Amino acid sequence: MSFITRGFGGRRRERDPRLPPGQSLVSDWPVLSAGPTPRVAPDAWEFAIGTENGVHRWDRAELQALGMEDIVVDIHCVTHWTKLDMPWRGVSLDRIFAEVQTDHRFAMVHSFGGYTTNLALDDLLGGKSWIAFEADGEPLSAEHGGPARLLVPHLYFWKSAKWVQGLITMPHDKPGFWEQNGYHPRGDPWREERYG
Ligand SMILES: Nc1nc2c(c(=O)[nH]1)N[C@H]1C(S)=C(S)[C@@H](COP(=O)(O)O)O[C@H]1N2
Ligand SMILES: [Mo]
Repeated sequence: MSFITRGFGGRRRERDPRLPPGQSLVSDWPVLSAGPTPRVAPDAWEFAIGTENGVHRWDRAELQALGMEDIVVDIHCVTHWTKLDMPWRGVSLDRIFAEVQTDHRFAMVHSFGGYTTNLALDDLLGGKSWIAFEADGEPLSAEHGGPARLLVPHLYFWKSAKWVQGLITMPHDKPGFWEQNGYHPRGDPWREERYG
């Protein structure tokens, strides 16, 4: 009679359709860092993009002057937690790449402290990624990547490099830190691209 008792028993909560397969909701914001937290002075922070045509640098004021946007997105960590409706503030990579010339289709993102992660430019451009300076209405804390981190919410959160320093474009894809250690080269949570 389970077809009857199931209906009258404890009301089963509907799975939120924004939750990718294998993920569970959290309301707090866990800290996950592969090493110690680098201390980066916000006023000394700069962002650089290196391409086959040279290096382009922005200090914080120059980068923010490209246009700060407020966005609300869901983030998905490969360790199975998802946080919905997170408010962030940052500069879209589209605005930054508008000042850069490259024929390359991939990039290696570099962080203070030595962390790296690889992304296709198709996953960075088209309104898909930001250099974020604030989350939850506050400047990013050092633990969460302050003064600035990459935010790529449509991919697993290891792609959202904390303490971001810049990126180097590449003609071909190449694995970054976690990708060399078994994680998937792309990391789409809707396809459960956890491991390579
Ligand atoms: N520089 C740097 N960025 C990083 C990491 C890291 O160890 N170093 N960890 C990644 C991983 S695996 C995750 S899940 C998220 C965690 O971000 P949070 O600590 O703000 O939740 O940052 C990503 N970005
Ligand atoms: Mo992670």
